[in-house]
Amino acid sequence: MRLYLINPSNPLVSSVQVKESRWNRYRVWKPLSLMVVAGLTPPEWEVSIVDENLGAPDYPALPRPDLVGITAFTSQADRAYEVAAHFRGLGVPVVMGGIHATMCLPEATQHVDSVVTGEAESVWPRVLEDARQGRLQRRYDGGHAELGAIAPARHDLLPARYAFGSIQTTRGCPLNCSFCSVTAFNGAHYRQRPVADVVREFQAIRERRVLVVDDNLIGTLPEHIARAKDLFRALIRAQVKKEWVAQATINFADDEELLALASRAGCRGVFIGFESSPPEGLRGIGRKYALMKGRDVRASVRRIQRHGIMVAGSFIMGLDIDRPGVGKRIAAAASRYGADTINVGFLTPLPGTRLWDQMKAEDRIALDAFPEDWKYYTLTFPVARYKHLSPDGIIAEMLACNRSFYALPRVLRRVFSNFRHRRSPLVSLVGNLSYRRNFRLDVTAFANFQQQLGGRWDQ
Ligand code: B12
Ligand code: SF4
Repeated sequence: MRLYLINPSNPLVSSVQVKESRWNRYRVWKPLSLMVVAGLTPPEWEVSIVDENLGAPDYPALPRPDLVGITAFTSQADRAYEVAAHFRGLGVPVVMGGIHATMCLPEATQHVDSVVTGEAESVWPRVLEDARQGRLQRRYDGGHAELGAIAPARHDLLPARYAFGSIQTTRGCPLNCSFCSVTAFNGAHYRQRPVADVVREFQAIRERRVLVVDDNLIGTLPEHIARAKDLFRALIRAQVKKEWVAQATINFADDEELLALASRAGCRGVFIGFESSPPEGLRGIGRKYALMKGRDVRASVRRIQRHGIMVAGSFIMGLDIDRPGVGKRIAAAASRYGADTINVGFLTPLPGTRLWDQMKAEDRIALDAFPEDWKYYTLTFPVARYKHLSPDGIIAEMLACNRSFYALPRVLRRVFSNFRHRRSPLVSLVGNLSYRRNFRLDVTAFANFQQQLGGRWDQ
C-alpha cells in the first residue's frame, strides 16, 4: 500500500522562495506534522513525504498511490484543494488533516474524501485500516492526544536539504491570545512529552541545527519551568550536541539557571512574541499582557542574550490601537529592546480564533472569497479592515518598519554587537540578510497585491 503525505506550497510565502533568495534555505522548515503522521503509520504502508516547498513534483509522473494525506495551514488551503482534486480525479482517496481542515471542516469536506480533525495520534491507524478496506469515513476526530507515549516523528523520510531539523516537546497554551489558533486547536492545557522520549528523538535528528516547534518551550507555571530545566539537563547529560532555536514567552528571562541550562543544552535563539508596541496594545488580547506589563524589556532581552541566545521579536501590526506612524514605532521599540531580528505580521483573522468571530461580526474581513483568498492569510498581507489604517496605509507602515529596522547600518551594528559578545555573528548576519532580501520580495508582492485587490476593501 502506497501513501503520499503532501505539504502544499504557497508561492506567496516569501520565505519559501529559495531560488529568489538563497538565504531562505535557512527559513524553509520541515513539515513536522507529516513526519509525525508518518511515524504513526504501520510498516505495511510504503510512505513518502512530498514537501512542495522544495518544488512541486510532476504528480502524473509519480507511481499511483493508494491513499493521499494532505496537511494545510489556512494559507495553504487553496493549493491543498488543487492537489486533492488532482488525486481524486485519478480515483485516489484523499484525507486532509491539520489546523485548517479542523477549523473549516464544512469547507474541507467539500474538497476531500475524509477529514481528520484535531491531533492525529489516536485515529490515524484506524483511518489507514478503513482506507485499506475501502470504507473511509467522512470525518475522524483525534481531539487532544495523550503525549505520554507517542511514536517519534520519521526524521529519516525527508531529503537532507533543510538547514534545520524539527521536534516538538509540548502542546497547548493557556494564554489564549485572541489572534492565535493554538489554544483553540491544541487546548489550554500545557501537555508535555516525557523528557527521555524527547532526548531520544533529538538524537535521531540528522541535522546539527533544530527548530523546537513548541509554542512555548518553557511554559508559564513553576512546574513547567522545572520540566524545561529537567529537559535541558537531560540534553546536556546525553551530550546531544545540537544547536537549537525555540519559541518562548518573555518570562524566559526571569530565571538565570533556566537560561544557563538552555544555553548549555544548545539553545542559540529564541522567538518571543512582543506583539504590540506599546505593550498596552496587548490589553484584551489575552493573558500575555500580564507577562509584559511594567517589564524592563531591554533588560530582559539583554539577560537572554548574555547567555549567547539571540532574540527574534515578533510583532503584530493593525491592532485597534495602531495609528499612522506605527511602523517606525515598532522598529524603534524593537531596536530599543535590542532584538536581533524582528518579524512583523499584519493582524489576521485566522478561522477558529476569537479575532475571527469579532471581525466577522463587525464586517471587517475584507478578503473573504474563500477558498481562493486563503492564500493571502500568511500574515504578510492585510486581509482585514483596520481601525485607523487604510490598506495602502498599513502596507506603507509595514514597509517603513522593515526599512527602518533592516537598514544596513542597523544590521551591521547588530552583527558587530553579536561579534563583540561572542554570540554567533554569522547567524545574526544570515538572519538579517534573509529578512532584508525578503523585504525586497515583499515590496514586489505588495505592489501586485495592491494592483490586483485594491478595490476589495470598498465592497
Ligand atoms: C512550526 C510552525 C511554523 C513553521 C514550520 C511550518 C511547517 N512547515 O511545519 C514556519 C515558521 C515555517 C511557520 C510558518 C507559518 N505559520 Co506556523 N506554526 C508553526 C507551529 C508553531 C508548530 C507547527 C508544528 O510543527 N506542530 C507540530 C505538529 C506535530 O502538529 P500539527 O501541525 O498540529 O499536526 C498535528 C495535527 O494537526 C494533525 N495533522 C496535521 N496535518 C495532518 C495531515 C493529515 C493527513 C492528518 C491525518 C493529520 C494531520 O496531526 C498532527 C499530529 O497530531 C504552529 C503552532 C502549533 N502549535 O501548531 C504554528 C501555526 C501552524 N502557524 C501559523 C501561521 C499563521 C503561520 C504562517 C501563515 C505565518 C507565520 N506565523 O509565519 C506561516 C505560513 C507558512 C506557509 N507555508 O504557508 C498558525 C496557523 C493558523 C492557521 N489557521 O493556519 C499556527 C497554528 C500558529 C498560530 N499563531 O495560530 N509555522
Ligand atoms: S502565547 Fe503564543 S501560542 Fe499562546 S495563545 Fe498567545 S500567541 Fe498563541
